[in-house]
Amino acid sequence: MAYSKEQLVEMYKIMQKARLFDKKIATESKKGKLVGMFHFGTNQEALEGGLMPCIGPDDYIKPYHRNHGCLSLCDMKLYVAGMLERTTGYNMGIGGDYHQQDIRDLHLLPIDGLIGADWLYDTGVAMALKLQNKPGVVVTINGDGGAQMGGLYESMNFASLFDLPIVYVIVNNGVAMTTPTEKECKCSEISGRAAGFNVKGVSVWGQDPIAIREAMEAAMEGARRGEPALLEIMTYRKCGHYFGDPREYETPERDARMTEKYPDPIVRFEKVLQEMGVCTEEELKGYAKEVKNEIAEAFEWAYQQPRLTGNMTKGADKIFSNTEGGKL
Ligand SMILES: Cc1ncc(C[n+]2csc(CCOP(=O)(O)OP(=O)(O)O)c2C)c(N)n1
Ligand SMILES: [Mg+2]
Repeated sequence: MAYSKEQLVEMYKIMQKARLFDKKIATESKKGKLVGMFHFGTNQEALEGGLMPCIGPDDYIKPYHRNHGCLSLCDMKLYVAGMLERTTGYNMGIGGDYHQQDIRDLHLLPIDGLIGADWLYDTGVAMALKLQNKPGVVVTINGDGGAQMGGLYESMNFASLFDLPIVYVIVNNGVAMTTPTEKECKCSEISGRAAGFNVKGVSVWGQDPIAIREAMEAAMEGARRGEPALLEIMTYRKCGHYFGDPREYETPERDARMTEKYPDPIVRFEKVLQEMGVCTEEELKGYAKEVKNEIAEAFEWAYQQPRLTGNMTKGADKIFSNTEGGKL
């Protein structure tokens, strides 16, 4: 499918948002203004550039721990405030970086710290949509490590049996924490396993947002008809597991080989957009600057917001709510 300039620019900005947000976290951490563990998605940004425009207002998304590009869905100021433990941010600042959620308004589902557990929860959300006769597809993302957890296979079996509107996304980035993918699983492409559940499984090269978007649109279309799908994004994590990880487990030879196979998606997309005659170099610089400023403003605003205090996290009513999202 041919995308308009507006659509392509949106994809580019989402990719830049993912990259520049991670960079901002690195800068602020070095200044000692941020504490905590942060996971970056360096070199994986095409996945958000391709996926996020496919998420409509009725759909639900569960990102994973390396997905700042999913911020395109959020109010960035509220996200940063939530991340910086400010009471005016999402989840009153309790969620930290990757436990932010807004199920009711943004349809942003929570990320579980237990890798791979949320395949099951999100299948439950898809079941709820079906039972309530509501429109919308659930998109649930995890890594190749998360794809070795049994819950994915129970989930696919269940989703297939009950024709659920769900797309399982696997970010196969060549490593799970410190373990190279080839030492965690014998399949070079995990998507082949989907056939065992009569689920459509597709692997797509993860450096091209256009190819990802096309594959995702097809998966979403099927899921809306009750045909669950599995979409595997093949890429390479060009950073440590967490910010500050020295990556001693990665050999220079493997790194060079993987970098050649999975080149920088932003540099590549900039070249493609210029060759297609969609954008000039100056325009692209302008979009990146726009995104950078938006991030800087969000941090400036969030730093001024009131801090969470120890007492404010106490009480189950801060974590749980009634079915209307109100007080218990
Ligand atoms: C059940 C469980 N085991 C281990 C961990 C620790 N852990 C956090 S992230 C991670 C690696 C996940 O790898 P992958 O799913 O490939 O995602 P990636 O970090 O590579 O993007 C691990 C092992 C955890 N959070 N939960
Ligand atoms: Mg991985």
